[in-house]
Amino acid sequence: MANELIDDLKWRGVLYQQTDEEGLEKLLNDEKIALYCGVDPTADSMHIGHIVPLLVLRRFQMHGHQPILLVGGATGMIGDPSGRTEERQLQTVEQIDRNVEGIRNQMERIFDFRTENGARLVNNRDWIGNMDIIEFLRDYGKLLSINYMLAKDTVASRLEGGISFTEFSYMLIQAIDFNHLFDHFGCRVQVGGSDQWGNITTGLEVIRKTHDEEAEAFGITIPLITKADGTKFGKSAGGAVWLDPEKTSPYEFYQFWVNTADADVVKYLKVFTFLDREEIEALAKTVEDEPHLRKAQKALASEMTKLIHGEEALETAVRITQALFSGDLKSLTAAEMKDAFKDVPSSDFPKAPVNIIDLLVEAAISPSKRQAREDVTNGAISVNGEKVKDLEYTLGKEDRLDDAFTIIRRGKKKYHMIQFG
Ligand code: 383
Repeated sequence: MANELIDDLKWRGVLYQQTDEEGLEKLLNDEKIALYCGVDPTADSMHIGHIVPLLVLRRFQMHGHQPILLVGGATGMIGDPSGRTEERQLQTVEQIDRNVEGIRNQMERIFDFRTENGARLVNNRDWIGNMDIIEFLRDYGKLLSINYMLAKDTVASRLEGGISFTEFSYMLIQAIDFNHLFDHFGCRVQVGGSDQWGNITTGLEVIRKTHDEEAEAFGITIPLITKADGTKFGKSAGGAVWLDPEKTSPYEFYQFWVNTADADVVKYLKVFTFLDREEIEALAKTVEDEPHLRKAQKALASEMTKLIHGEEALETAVRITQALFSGDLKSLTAAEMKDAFKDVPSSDFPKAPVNIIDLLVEAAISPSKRQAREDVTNGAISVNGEKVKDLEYTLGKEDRLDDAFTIIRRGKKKYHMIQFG
């Protein structure tokens, strides 16, 4: 038995574990199904670690299946112990509500909701939120033995250090979700990262126990995304790479992908983009033949930025990148400059106005007064993208962009941001 979609997922390297490979291939050959993945509202935005299973759901949708996107308004109140070594801090209900909204909005941008097999958004608080404790213990608690639950990795690994009853119960709540979606929306498959294996299989156990033999559901997990150099995937200088443009600007987002190592870029094209096999193979060839052009990285960065932030944001990100490369800052707006220079060294200058030479030395842009003079005379220094060759030039408040900062460039690439008091 084989199935085109499953073959594509395998080729992309996004299948890790499957509960029943043969059975799922048969199901997908016979029927269009509904399938789901859940995200807990632990923050008001998702980060790029969240999108791999969501993209897998989209690949299913492109083959005619229906994605169900679950936001864990209820599970977020409890805290998933999976993959963690310590108890989570409970969040307030207000915080969780805000986070649910943020995540919902982001999911709405990634999926198509209008077609016949349009995505469906659900919140598990709708069916768990008002469940009373007697119902929970009688209808569901009886289905699993403590022994079964203790054997799950996520619990077993915490027995020595301790785990609260709250987090211990988490798997049962996620299992109730799968069972609920199975009954109400015909959901047959749950997708998650490899950390979700225990929760997913617990759901299958609950479905088995509450239905007859014909009821068949499946679980698949996705491998952890790794980097060839062994460092953790998904981190930039400023921490996680968020989908929220307020947290990670589209320019930073673009930069994150454009900086992918040659050793990783083909793998990421497969995992993260909707480019087809032929296109990815052609890009793989460019990595071999002309790596300095970084065509594969640029394709990856533009696909990702377009997907998450849209065409216009991509154009801006590319424009900022080009302006920095050519040194022509005049084409940028003040806001774009601020974005572009977020990570460059910066210094505060309370005592403006200040002579250019003094500033270059005090801000450690040029190593000495002599060198600073030489830099200015040689035309190596520019202020906000304009060359300054006058040794007597005085910088002050009028040099501030957006009334806030001044960009000094030394040589081709060394940028520095000055904030005058
Ligand atoms: C809640 C209720 C369900 C089904 C799933 C959930 C959420 C799940 C969880 N997932 C992680 C999260 O939300 O905690 N218990 O941060 C992450 N996922 C996905 C993927 C991943 C997992 O959202 O591996 C990375 O992104 O599964 O850690 O009925």
